[in-house]
Amino acid sequence: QRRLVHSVGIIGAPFSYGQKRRGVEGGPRAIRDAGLTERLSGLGCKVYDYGDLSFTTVPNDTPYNNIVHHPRTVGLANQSLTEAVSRAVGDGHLSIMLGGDHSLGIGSVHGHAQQRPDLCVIWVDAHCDLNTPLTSMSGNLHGQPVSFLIRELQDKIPSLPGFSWITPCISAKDLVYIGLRDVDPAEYYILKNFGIRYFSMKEVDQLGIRKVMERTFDHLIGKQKRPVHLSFDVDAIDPSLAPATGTPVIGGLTYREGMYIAEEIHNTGMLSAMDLVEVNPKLAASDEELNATVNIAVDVISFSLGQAREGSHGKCDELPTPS
Ligand code: EXY
Ligand code: MN
Ligand code: MN
Ligand code: MN
Repeated sequence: QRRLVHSVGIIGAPFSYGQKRRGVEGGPRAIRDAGLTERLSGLGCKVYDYGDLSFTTVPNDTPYNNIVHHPRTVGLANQSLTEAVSRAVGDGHLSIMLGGDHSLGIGSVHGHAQQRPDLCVIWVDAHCDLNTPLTSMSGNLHGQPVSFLIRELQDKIPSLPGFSWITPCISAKDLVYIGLRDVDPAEYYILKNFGIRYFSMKEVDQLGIRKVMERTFDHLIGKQKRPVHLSFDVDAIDPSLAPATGTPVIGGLTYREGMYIAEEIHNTGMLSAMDLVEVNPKLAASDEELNATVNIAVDVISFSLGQAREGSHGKCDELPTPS
């Protein structure tokens, strides 16, 4: 399995209107500059770079309900991301979307689902991004993407300008969260009442990351293999390790837990698309902070694509013999 060549399609999504702090649109550049393509090629992946999407800011994009910011701009961006991810997966690639803020999860999962309707989602995040436009207190759409994706929730979602094209594409049982530690009251209500499986940092402490991953796969995959979508928000990792992000929350995943998650997802052989979002270079207090955050982002992607701490089989098949 580790010897299988992955053909990956990289899609840059320099977008920040799902939240209020500019700078997260610099994520794709920073992650590419840290050598993503070289790392993946070194693992034996065939890398096809689709470049960066160019997004339009819709004029007069007034808030929905006086609360939800930039609905038309976020809706339009996700519409074009949907097409891009759908094309990449349709071309036979494992899609890697570099954000950008996490509102882009809407388009990435949606585009993936157009090609692979039976997919399941692993959302690794400090937050569950489950507010509806009617429960959001911040008005930021990066705190809401999952609410647009879950079928069972649709009678609670108002029609938002810019979002008419969206159809929910997963069921509550097709989703697992890992790393939660900042959940709003309405989000908690949804987690509980819709039976969504989650492993907050408390469960990571209680069970250990090994059992968390075993239970995640038992719940989502079981005996019947199906495509996996990994949506990885860099703020899942503890902010002491990955500080350059917009909504840091203390008490996050260690580096080793993050890499274990990625290794185990790779080992399923079912990863079909992933997102790496919320790297905000402008929020780094120093070059060290920026490099630390960006290197973790590249590591998460590389481990998801087959880098392994135990070493990689297939790199060396034979030892030289002295003549
Ligand atoms: N729950 C808060 C909100 O809805 O605004 C915080 C969301 C932060 C979302 C970050 C990207 O994961
Ligand atoms: Mn592999
Ligand atoms: Mn998020
Ligand atoms: Mn988050």
